[in-house]
Amino acid sequence: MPSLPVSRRTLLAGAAIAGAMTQIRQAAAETQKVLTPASATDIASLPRVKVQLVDPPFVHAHEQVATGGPKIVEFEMTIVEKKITLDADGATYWASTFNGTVPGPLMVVHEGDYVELTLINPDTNELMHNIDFHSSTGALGGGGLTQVNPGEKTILRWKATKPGVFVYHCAPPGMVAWHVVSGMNGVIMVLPRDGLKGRDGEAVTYDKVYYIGEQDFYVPRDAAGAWKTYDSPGESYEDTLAVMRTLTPTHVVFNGAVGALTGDNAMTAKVGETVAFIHGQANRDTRPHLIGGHGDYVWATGKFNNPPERGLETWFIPGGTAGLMVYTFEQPGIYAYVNHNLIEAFELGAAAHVVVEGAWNDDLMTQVLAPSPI
Ligand SMILES: [Cu+2]
Repeated sequence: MPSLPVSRRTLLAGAAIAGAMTQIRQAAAETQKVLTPASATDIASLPRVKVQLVDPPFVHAHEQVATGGPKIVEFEMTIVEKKITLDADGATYWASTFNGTVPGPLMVVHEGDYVELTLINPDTNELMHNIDFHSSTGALGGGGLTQVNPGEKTILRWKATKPGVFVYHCAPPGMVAWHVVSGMNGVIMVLPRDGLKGRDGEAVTYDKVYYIGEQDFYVPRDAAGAWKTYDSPGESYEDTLAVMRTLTPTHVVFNGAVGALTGDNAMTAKVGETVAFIHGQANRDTRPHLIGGHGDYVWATGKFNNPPERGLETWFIPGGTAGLMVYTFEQPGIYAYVNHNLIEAFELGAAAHVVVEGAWNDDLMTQVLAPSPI
């Protein structure tokens, strides 16, 4: 994609940017014309299911093994530009969000299903947005067909042909990085129709699932070192871009703020429960680690046609990728789920908690001697 020089003026004029994308829109439209008659499935005959999305870290109810054949799964997301608070220090940021949360909601479908997304950009917003699904095929992942100015909506349908967990993100021409690091990203999980399988073909199932969206933020400071604040996303653009170009985030957080998944908002589980952790990072590499536990089954790069790794301590997720880890808890306690670049975890914010209830297993761990004088 060509990189367009974007001045403040053009940034604020969504129509001008949309005009610059006419060629891509036309190319995408041509592609659609070619593909539509070749569709092997009669879309009108497929059952339709409307899914109500929920805020992360929670995931909407879904089947792990699909019953019946392919269907059209309808989702709706409203884009919300909003000022959010990132930490207890009071750093604020003009986030661009899918459905009002950072990250956007997690969607679940099965391989062979069609995703039909209604994307709404209310006229209360300032910017043009779109959506690029890494899991889809063609037209910049849908980005070329979904550019919506404030006051517009669009509907995109695509077939889920590749099983895995995949990032989706906003990708407006010339401003892709800014929108992605402003929170406009999420994950979709495309499950195999017969569910997850281990290396030997054994079924891998989970009792509950959490979605952790890791986000790097680049918040400008003033000359005195205090966090700068702005009245609109457009006003923050040039300063934010300058911090982004240092490649040094001021915050690396889970679910939109330092502490968003700790304390009262901690994830929960019971001993014996199997929990799936989906971890997305749309922009930057990360290395999740569950302190005191393991990754029993890990698809670090998140693609279910590849066998999972077993018993991992830490797994690497390249930027622009989602991963899935499945773990059965064996001990009670408070587990920290972190990005094991520990500076990012404990200095910049990328840490969550899992509170696990149940009976302690002395065989797995015993305090033989409590700390006491030598
Ligand atoms: Cu956007």
